[in-house]
Parts: sequence; C-alpha cells; structure tokens
Amino acid sequence: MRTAMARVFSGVQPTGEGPHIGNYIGAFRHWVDLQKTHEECFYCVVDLHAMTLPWDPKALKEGVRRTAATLIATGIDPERSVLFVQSDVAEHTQLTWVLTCLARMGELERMTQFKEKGRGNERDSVPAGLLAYPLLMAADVLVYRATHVPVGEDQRQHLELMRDLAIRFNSRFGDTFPVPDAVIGRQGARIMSLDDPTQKMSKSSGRPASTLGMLDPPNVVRKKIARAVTDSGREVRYGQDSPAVSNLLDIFSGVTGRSVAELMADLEGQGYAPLKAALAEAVLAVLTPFQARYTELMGDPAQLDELLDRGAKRAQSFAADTFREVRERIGLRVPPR
Ligand code: ATP
Ligand code: LTN
Repeated sequence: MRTAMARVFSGVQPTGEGPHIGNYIGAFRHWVDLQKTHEECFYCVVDLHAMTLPWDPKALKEGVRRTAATLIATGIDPERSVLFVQSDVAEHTQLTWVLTCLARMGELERMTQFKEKGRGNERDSVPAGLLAYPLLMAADVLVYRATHVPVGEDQRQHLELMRDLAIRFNSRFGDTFPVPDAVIGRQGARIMSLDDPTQKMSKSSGRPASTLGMLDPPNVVRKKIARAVTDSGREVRYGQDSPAVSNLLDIFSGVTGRSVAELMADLEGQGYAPLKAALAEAVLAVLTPFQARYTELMGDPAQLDELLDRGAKRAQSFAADTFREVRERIGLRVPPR
C-alpha cells in the first residue's frame, strides 16, 4: 500500500466556452503553485462529468484536448504532475458505484449545484448523472488517496460530502482513505460575472459578455472589461455595497498577485475608467503569453495525445492499487492483474 503523504488532486470539466479567468484565479493558478510545494499533484480533465448535461460527442472530444492544452499553457508541467483524462482510468467509475451504494438520496438532493443545474427541468427529465455528479467527484479524489483538493468556493459543498463519504467508508470497512481537505483561496475563490455580480462567472452561462475567456483576443478582453457593469457610486471601493467593482478588484488582484489594498492605494481618487483600463492590461499580461503557448500546443495534437497517454498510465497504477484494496475490504473478489 502506498503511504498517505500529502497528495493533491483537482479536476476541470471540458465544457462550454472553455476556461475563463475565474477558473484561472480560483483554481489553475493555485494548481501551478502547488506543484512547487507538493511532489505528487494529479490534475484531471473530467470528461465524464461533462456528460451530466446533454453533450455533443465532437465537442466533448475537442474540449478535452483544449482543456488539457489550457492547463499545460497555464503552467502545469506534465512531467512533474500527473495530467490525465478521467475516462482513461476505469477505477474512477468503479469506485463511484461503491460510493453510490453508501450515499443517501437526501444528501445528494441537498447539493446546491444539483438544484441549480436541474432548475427549469421537470424532476422526471433531470439526468440521474447530475444527482450522481458529486459521487464521481468523490471517487476521483479518493481513488488516489489524495489529501488536498484545490477548488473554487462553488465546490465547497461537494468537498464536504466527499469527506463524509470517506469517513463513512473508513468506519464501515476500516481505514482506507485519508479525509481530504479543500484548499480554497482566501481571495478570488468566487469570481462573479462581468454583467451581473450576483452570479458566478461560469463556462456554461451561455452569455459571452459575462465571462473573460482565457482565449479571448485582446480587443475582446478590453471591450468586455470596458462594458462590465459597475456600481452606483463613482469611487473605487471594495465591500458588500460595491459588488461589481469589488469583483473587478478581485480579478485585478488575482492576475497580478497584488493585494486589493495595494491596488486601491494606486487608484486612489480615480474613477472607474482608469481602473478598467489598468485591469485590462493586467489581464492581458497573463493571457498573452498563455495564448501563445496554447496555440503552439494545439498545433501538435500528436504530442498532446502522447502526453495524455503517459499521464493515463501513471494515474492507472495508483488507482488500480487503491481499488484492489477497496475490493478486499468490501468483500468483492480480487481478480488477477
Ligand atoms: P461550468 O459552468 O461548466 O460548471 P465552471 O466554470 O464552474 O464550469 P469547472 O470546470 O466546473 O468550471 O471548474 C474548474 C475549477 O474552477 C473548479 O475548481 C471551480 O471551483 C473553479 N471555478 C469555476 N468558476 C469559478 C469562479 N467563477 N470563480 C472562482 N473559481 C471558479
Ligand atoms: N466538480 C468540479 C470538477 C471536479 C473536481 C473533481 C474538482 C471533478 N472532479 C475532483 C476537484 C476534485 C467542478 O469544478 N465543477
């Protein structure tokens, strides 16, 4: 059995318009940093999660490549970290079934994401996969015995359920899984939409003006930021009574690594226009080199596939070990390797 040293796991869905600045600030930049402090990092393109809402096969295939290239271009090093595609490792779905038999309907139905994504659909027509979504997510992490899970604020509830399931499994069948900790940044863990600061910036909003896409060209980035909604005052303020401008400051802080206080001191006495102009340049300082690297990677699909094949092999060996132990503990036969 491999020991439970600090091990990082996180995932991103290959859905919608592709990653946005909220994904970068809330998740990817931390994933890149964690590579420096943690020897074992697993980063996964979760294609099976993308099937919980209706999907197009061609778009799914293309989305997986794009998302993998995005992660590498942001700074995930596929030599150092294990970068792979969820469906390449069968044990994720096998462990999901085990967890499905331990979870309770009530705890799944209480999940905010389930309630929100299922909204507007009659209960009879909501895909059952949407309900099972957090179980697949729990299996993703537990099958690697990961200890740290860097995510945005929207995933906090799923992490709580994952911890409950790990504890439940351990108490019924013996100590098998470390209880994983959510790693959620103090700032930027919930970037809001540019056109509505009450809604999370999301890949699948269907409103291009609401997100800053990581692949948006410079003129689009400048235009979207210029048009972003602001608050009723005129001064740059941070706090609950200024949600739109606070969100712009969170983005500014997220792409520069500077504190909001520092940024506000720089902008003192200035209105929204200078804030937006400075923010657009700061965002582009991150996106321009990212986009150059991304284009390079997408130009060589064979190399990208090869990297993912290697990631799958590395991931498989860890997942197979854990699932064999799970089999033993829960009373399933352990087939020959
Ligand atoms: P979708 O809208 O399709 O659900 P998403 O934009 O929420 O997609 P995911 O692939 O589900 O993106 O999430 C990848 C990572 O980015 C997760 O850790 C998630 O918590 C984080 N994240 C997503 N949206 C935001 C946001 N607006 N602010 C901060 N972090 C975010
Ligand atoms: N549900 C997550 C994506 C995800 C994930 C994971 C994150 C799937 N499996 C395991 C962390 C660990 C989301 O961001 N929507």
